[in-house]
Amino acid sequence: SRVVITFGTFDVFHLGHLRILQRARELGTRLVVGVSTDALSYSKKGRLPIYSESERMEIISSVKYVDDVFSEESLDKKSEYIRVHNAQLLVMGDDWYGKFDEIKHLCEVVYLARTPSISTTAIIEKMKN
Ligand code: C2G
Repeated sequence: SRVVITFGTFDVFHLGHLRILQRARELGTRLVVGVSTDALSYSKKGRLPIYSESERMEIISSVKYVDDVFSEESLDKKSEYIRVHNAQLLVMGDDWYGKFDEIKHLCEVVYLARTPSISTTAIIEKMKN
């Protein structure tokens, strides 16, 4: 069995999120997802997510490609999360290209192309107009 791990805020869930979870799952036999806490999301995005941590956890755990979810509290705890979940492959969208290469001593790292022209920020902006 091959455990794949990925991380994200996954706020206002959209096809870009779904496509990376689907592709990540296809690279292994099991997919575990670290869903960023509200605090971590705030520090990454400069704003609180629209959906709370528990709502985002519930949505991600309902996605058929996802086998398990946990709270991602810090960007610097990846080694711990990878060890705890016995992950052999870390998958991230290529907006993170090269950012997690220091993890390569622990597990493989693959960056997948982002789904074009969709983002939570754009969705929120569209709703405002
Ligand atoms: N994504 C994608 N295509 C999009 C939008 C997002 O493939 N159009 C991917 C991102 O590349 C990321 C995942 O979906 O791999 C989750 O996106 P975010 O919720 O924005 O995640 P991010 O804030 O980048 O958090 O420890 C890593 C961070 O927690 C990642």
